[in-house]
Amino acid sequence: MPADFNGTWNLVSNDNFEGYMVALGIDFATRKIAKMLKPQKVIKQEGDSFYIHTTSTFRDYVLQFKVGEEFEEDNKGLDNRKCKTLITWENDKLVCVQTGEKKNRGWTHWLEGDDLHLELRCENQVCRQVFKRA
Ligand code: VLP
Repeated sequence: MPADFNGTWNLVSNDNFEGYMVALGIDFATRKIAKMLKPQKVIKQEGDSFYIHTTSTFRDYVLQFKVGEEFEEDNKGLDNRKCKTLITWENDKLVCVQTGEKKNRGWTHWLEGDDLHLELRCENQVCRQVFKRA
């Protein structure tokens, strides 16, 4: 049985989001707004099918995927760069590799106690986010 990420999750900490956004080439004005946000994630998981909706007062992003099936991701409203995206299980961690213009781009989700963790990577930057159940 894989880990169960289902639920509604609120951001409680966001370490080095600024560095991650700079690595993605997000402009100053957008970064200023984005770093004030407390996004919420709504995750719907059925086996290996995932729907992850990241919502905020500024922008929304929806990602739907099946673990192990590569797809084209458009990152619309984020940096708008297209990537070939593949998400796999590494034990109970959900590991995403986003192959494209930016080196070393991807993320990892895992559960720790009652918390949802997300590590976002781009080039040499790592952002660490923690979410608690709403
Ligand atoms: C862009 C970078 C902030 C900042 C500008 C807009 C959407 C794993 C995965 C599923 C992510 C989140 C990426 C956040 C990158 C912001 C708008 C913030 C709200 O999540 O859960 O897509 O990749």
